[in-house]
Amino acid sequence: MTNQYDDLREWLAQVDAIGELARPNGADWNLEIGGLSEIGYKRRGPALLFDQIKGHPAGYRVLTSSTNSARRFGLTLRMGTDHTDRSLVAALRGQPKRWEQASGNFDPVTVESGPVFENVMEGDAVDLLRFPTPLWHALDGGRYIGTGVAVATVDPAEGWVNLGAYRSMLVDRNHVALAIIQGKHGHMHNQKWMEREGRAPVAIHIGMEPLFMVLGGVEVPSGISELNYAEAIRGAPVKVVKSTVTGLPIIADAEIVLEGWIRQGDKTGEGPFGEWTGYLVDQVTQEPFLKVERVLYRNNPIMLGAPPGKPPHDYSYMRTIMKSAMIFDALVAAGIPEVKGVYAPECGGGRMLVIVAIKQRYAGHARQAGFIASQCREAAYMGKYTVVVDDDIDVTNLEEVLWAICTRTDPAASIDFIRRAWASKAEPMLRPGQPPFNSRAIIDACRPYEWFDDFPKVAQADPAYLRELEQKWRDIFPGRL
Ligand SMILES: Cc1cc2nc3c(=O)[nH]c(=O)nc-3n(C[C@H](O)[C@H](O)[C@H](O)COP(=O)(O)O)c2cc1C
Ligand SMILES: [Mn+2]
Repeated sequence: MTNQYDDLREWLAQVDAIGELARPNGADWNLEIGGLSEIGYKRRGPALLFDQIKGHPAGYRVLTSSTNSARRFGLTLRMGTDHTDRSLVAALRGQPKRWEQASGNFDPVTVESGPVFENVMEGDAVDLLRFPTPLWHALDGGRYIGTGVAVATVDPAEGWVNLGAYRSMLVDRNHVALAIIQGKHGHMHNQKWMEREGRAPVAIHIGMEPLFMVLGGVEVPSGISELNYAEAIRGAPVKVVKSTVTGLPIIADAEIVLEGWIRQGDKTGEGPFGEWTGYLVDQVTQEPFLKVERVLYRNNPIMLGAPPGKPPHDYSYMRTIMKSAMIFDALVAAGIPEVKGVYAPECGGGRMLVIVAIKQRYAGHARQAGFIASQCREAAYMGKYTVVVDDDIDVTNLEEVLWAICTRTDPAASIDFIRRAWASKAEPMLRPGQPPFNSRAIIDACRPYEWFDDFPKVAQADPAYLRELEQKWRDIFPGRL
């Protein structure tokens, strides 16, 4: 089943129809929305649509937990709502490459107006405090209006539009600080604008179908607009309105959009913020801010929140599934044969732990898979541990993976290191002021190739025999083993 819908509200209706939407009323923006969301992440709960938020008109809503189930994420990617974690990773194999290629076949369709223009605040009338921006974590340095956002920027020379998920902190009623890490597309676009004009145009979409948060939040290649990439996934064009404030395309059925320019030299204190590694790593730093010149919003707008934190957090599931599929594809593209599974679990934020299962075919196969899985483009940034296991191990089952490490490695012989690899200030083990390197461990937890056949046999009954017993004794063991 593929799922057709065009905006966040239709997405919500479909999530409701599969029984995965809850509507808490009356929560406080001050820590309560963040805390309830955290409970939901840990319990793998439903999507949460908060309404009647304290001090705000009914109808001004905040959505969290949008993509953290196989069914909701499958719906988001138009891949159906019947998936399990494993089947979603399997179904995603090869898809990122196909979407990338198909994104050349589409262009957004420019329209005159859209639902996001139902309400407009301009100039002195701009008041961001109207929206129920949560204080997500107690130690955050501010209220983050932008977490699951799609920040539109444009390359002034080449004209391609980027959407990136970059955290955005409320400064006051009409200013927002924007923390974009160097090297990200939005950062490069803004640098080019500064060199040309001393200012850079930005449109922050806060609330739109979660696909834009997903694509804004994973590494879509340079030069490809996430708008086109989204169209390749949707199989239909995205409607945009050309902004009279910035010239940028505005997604016509977005919920809330903040528009303005970042001016050269304008900086303000930003952070700290509870991040995806599970820590508040950074201190207050000076970051660029945006003077918001115009706010567009729908009637009864819905903010899409995606706060990170100690995993599992709001978008750790989405990142795990996307990264697992992308690294799998990268290993195959690098010519590694017999890759049977790849998983980048949520405890490592989808980056710091990568598990690869192979069917060993030759001496050296396991280390080759491990080193490439550690350093391919899809995994190189902020990686740490790469584990290679035989294909009898379920890569999504951490107990089994650790069992393989405990029983099929000799630490002094089975672990290799890479030093001075690509990290960032997000690395919790980096001392302030140190250059952003970290080291990597590649753990070869495969049975040694040269004595594979003689390796101690696993003490476990034949699975077919167990299934037979389960049938016969089903009164004792109801449900599945
Ligand atoms: C909810 C969410 C928040 C994120 N926050 C930031 C951030 O504050 N700064 C940043 O540089 N990257 C952040 N990221 C990661 C980037 O979105 C990601 O690296 C993405 O590839 C950037 O887009 P780009 O490749 O078009 O630059 C975040 C991702 C998600 C999903
Ligand atoms: Mn990009």
